[in-house]
Amino acid sequence: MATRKAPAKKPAAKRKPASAAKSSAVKVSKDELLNHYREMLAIRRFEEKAGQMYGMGLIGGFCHLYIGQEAVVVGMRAATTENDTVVTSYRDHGHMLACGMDPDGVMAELTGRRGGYSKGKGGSMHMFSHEKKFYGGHGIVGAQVPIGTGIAFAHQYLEEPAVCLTYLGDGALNQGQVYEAFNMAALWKLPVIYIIENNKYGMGTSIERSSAKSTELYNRGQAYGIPGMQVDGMDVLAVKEAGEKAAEHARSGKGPYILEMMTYRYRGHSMSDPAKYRSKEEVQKMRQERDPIERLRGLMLDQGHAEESELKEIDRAVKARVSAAAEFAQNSPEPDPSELFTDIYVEA
Ligand SMILES: Cc1ncc(C[n+]2csc(CCOP(=O)(O)OP(=O)(O)O)c2C)c(N)n1
Ligand SMILES: [Mg+2]
Repeated sequence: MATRKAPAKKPAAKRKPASAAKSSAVKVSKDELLNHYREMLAIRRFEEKAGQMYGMGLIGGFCHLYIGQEAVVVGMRAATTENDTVVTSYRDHGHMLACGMDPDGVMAELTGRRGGYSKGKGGSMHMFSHEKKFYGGHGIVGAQVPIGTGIAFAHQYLEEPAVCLTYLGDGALNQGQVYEAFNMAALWKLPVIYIIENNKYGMGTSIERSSAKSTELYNRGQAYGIPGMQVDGMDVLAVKEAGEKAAEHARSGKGPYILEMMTYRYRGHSMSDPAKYRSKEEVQKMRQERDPIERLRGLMLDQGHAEESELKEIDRAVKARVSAAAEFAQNSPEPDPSELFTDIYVEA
C-alpha cells in the first residue's frame, strides 16, 4: 500500500523536493471502509452497465469508462468536504457519482434522455451539478485546468473555505494552458488541488513515449514552487491520506498542491479503442494484482472488518441500484426537438 517516494537523487539546491505520502496504515473505522467499498463498487457496476448499454446501441457518441480508477475519486471525496468543488475531463462518470450525483440522472444523460443532468443534450462528457458542486465534464484535453483554477480564484475572492479539486490526465499535463494555470495558482496562492490521474496512457500511446520525465509527473509544478506527491492511486486509503494533506495545505492559504495518482484503466480509451498500444497480459496483470476494489475487500476480510455476507449484501444492493438507473434511463423520454433552441445561454 506504500506510495512512491521522490527519486533518491539529491534535489538541486533550493529545490523544494516533492514528498511522498506515508503508507496507508491509518486507523479507519469499519463504517468508513464499507463506505469506500460501496462507493467504488457503485462506480464499477455503473460503468459496466454503461459499457453493456453502449454495446446494445442504447448509448451513442463518445463514452469513456472509469473502470480501474475508482479509488482515486472515492479517496479524494473522503478526504474533502461537501463545500469543495470538482472539475474534470471527459472520463467523468465516476467523479459525478463520487460527488453524490444521482445515478439515474447520469445514466439518462448517457442515453440522451430528458431525465439526464443536461436534459439529454450533453451526453457522457457534458454534465454539471451546481447543487453537488460538480463543474463538468470537459471534452477538450486540459481545458478544465484553467477552469478549476478560476473556480479556486472565486473561492478565494468570495472568502469561501472551499478547495477546488481539478482532475486531469497524464496526457493533459503536456498542455500549455496547464502551466499558465499553475503560474496563476501559485502566484495568488489559490486553493486548488491538481490531481493527475496517471493511468499510464493517453488516447493511443504510453506516457513513456509522450512525456518527458514520465516517472515524476508530480514534479511538474516545481518551477512555480507547487509541492507535489506521487500516490498509489489503486489504494483508496493512500489516496485519502494524501488528499487530506493536500486539502489542508490548499485550505490553509498555502496555495496549490499536485497529487499524481498512479492508476490504471482497464478498458480502452473510449468505447471505440482497439487498444493496440498495450498487451492484454498487462491489463490482466493489473486487474489481478492491483485492483482497488479487490484490494480493499481482501483487507477488510483479512483484518476482520467485514464478513463475506455483509459484502455480498452490499454487492446486491449496488447492482439493484444500477439496474434501477438503467431502467430509468431507458424509460425517460427523448428531448423534444424544440429543446435544440433552449439552454444555449445560461443566466448569470
Ligand atoms: C485539445 C485536445 N487535443 C486532443 C484531443 C483528443 N483526445 C481526447 S482524450 C486524449 C488523450 C488524453 O489522455 P489523458 O489526459 O492521459 O487522459 P485519459 O484519457 O487517460 O483519462 C486526446 C489526445 C482532445 N479532446 N482535445
Ligand atoms: Mg491517461
